[in-house]
Amino acid sequence: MKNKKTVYMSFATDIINSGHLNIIEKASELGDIIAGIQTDEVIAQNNRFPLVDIEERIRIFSSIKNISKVVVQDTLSYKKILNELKPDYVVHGDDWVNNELSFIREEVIKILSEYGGKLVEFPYTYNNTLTQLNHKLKIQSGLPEVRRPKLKRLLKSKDIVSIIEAHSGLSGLIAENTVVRVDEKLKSFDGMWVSSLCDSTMKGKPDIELVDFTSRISTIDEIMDVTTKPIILDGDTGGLIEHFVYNIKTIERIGVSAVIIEDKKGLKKNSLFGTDVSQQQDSIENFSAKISAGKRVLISDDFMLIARIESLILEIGLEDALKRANAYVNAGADGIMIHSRKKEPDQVFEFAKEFKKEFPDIPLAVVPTTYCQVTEKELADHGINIVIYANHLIRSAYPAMLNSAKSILSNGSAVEASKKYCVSIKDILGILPNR
Ligand code: SPV
Ligand code: MG
Repeated sequence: MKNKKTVYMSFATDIINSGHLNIIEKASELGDIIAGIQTDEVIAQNNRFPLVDIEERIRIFSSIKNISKVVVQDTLSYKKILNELKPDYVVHGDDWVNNELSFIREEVIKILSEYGGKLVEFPYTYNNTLTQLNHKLKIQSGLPEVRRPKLKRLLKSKDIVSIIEAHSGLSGLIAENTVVRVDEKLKSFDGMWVSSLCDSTMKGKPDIELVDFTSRISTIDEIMDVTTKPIILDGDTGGLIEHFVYNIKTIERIGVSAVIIEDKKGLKKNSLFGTDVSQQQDSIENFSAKISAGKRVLISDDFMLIARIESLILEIGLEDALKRANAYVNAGADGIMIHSRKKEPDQVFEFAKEFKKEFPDIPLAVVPTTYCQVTEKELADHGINIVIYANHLIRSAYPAMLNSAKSILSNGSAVEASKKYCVSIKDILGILPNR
């Protein structure tokens, strides 16, 4: 006879292990199981990334014996779905009693109590096999073929993709692991920007394409070794076309998701100098030829070549920027980055409005360094798809290091610096991943 009670279980995973199956089996004794499949966007909030897309996950869960129905859960909060389905039970592993999801648990208990539902928690099984499996999955998630497509998938599933710069393994760990709670959501960065400015600054060198490609690759490798999120490389001007067609293949092969090249030529200087220094923009023809040449040698569909337009930086104007955007997209660019060093985002918004009229589906990236007061919501509302916080980890690390150095010198002792500017040795040891 059919059991009339219903049980809701929410899933953020695509690799079903024996721990899940045990819980599903036990839950099926309570009633018919409705599985809520979390969307990519919800899973990304909790700093994870499914290996297969949501359609595939729906198929996988639909085919499990004890699951009678599958629905999509598109918020981290269960509020909407519980009020809609009113299940008799919610079943979850007891791991969320103390982890970052404990506030979601509290909310579930409250909603269930409003209509007489019940939360049932089964012990979360940690054993060697599962720990090893999780470890393997983590490593797999950072492999080139798995990491590379993540950016395109995020662009499909999120209003705006949020990227923070990383210039070392350590800053990569911060980009990878930092999660904060904002209201009913968890927030983490979607990926990393390997900035030419920060990579050069880290080495004590100016941002003039002096740090060579081999060295840039070595920074990426260091970051990749300890992270799994997608990487966007700041490819400077891309260099000579004859070199670019080799370098872009290397970047694609190692699992970078996108390279952004800027339409400057000659001795490139940092864009935030603007017209204070002499910088030359490339011709539309040359730069379009570089884009087309780069696209021709790529072999995967998931790698993106994004063209960066410097017309606003060089004060040549919106019309030129739009003309270039048109040419670069026609030359094969998978996305456009529009850069500005104005204190307000107005000209970037103007560009976005016009650009999106013509190319609604081409991703648009921005770097709000000088107009940093702008919010992600405002950017998304103006059709911008990628926001890059291009230099904030190195800019915040520098004053902390300088203060420590000054304090040790001034006091002839490290005790003040230790207390005021340093994390404990225990904490610094704790952030490093277990191998
Ligand atoms: C970088 O981060 O190196 C960039 C962005 O290219 S900007 O510094 O604003 O030019
Ligand atoms: Mg740069």
